[in-house]
Amino acid sequence: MKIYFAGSIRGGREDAALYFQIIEFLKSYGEVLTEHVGDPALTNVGDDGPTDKFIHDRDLEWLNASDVIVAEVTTVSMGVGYEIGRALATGKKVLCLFRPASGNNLSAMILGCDELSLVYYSDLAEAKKAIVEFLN
Ligand code: 6IA
Repeated sequence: MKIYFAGSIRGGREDAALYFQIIEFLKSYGEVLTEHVGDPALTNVGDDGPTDKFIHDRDLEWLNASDVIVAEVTTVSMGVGYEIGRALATGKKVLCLFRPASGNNLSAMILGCDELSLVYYSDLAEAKKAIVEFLN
């Protein structure tokens, strides 16, 4: 199984350590195409990597090649929202994980969407449980 994990990069890296842990867990279920999202060295400001067009086109290829999408949506990210929309448009299964304790507001475009699975969680153990239920 190919898994696309989506998490904030330029939206803010506050949850990068959590992304890393979720990705490590996902790796026991399949190939995670977007391991870099959990890379602690990836900041929200660097511009010494590939061009934005390269990133966009490569990520969309991975998105299209993936079987399922797991998105951590607590930190608001334009890119993650875009990826969720593109994935749903091609009929992919999408799990969104959100931590209400963050105090962040979740967009109506996620809250009001019937086509995705949205799970509220508070810690890694609950995130893992949601992932297992989603993948089964
Ligand atoms: O709008 P955001 O940057 O928060 O969007 C994050 C989402 O878009 C992630 O789920 C990624 O799949 C994708 N994405 C955005 N930027 C990148 C990136 N490099 N590399 C890979 N995927 C990305 C950004 C370069 C960095 C030096 C800022």
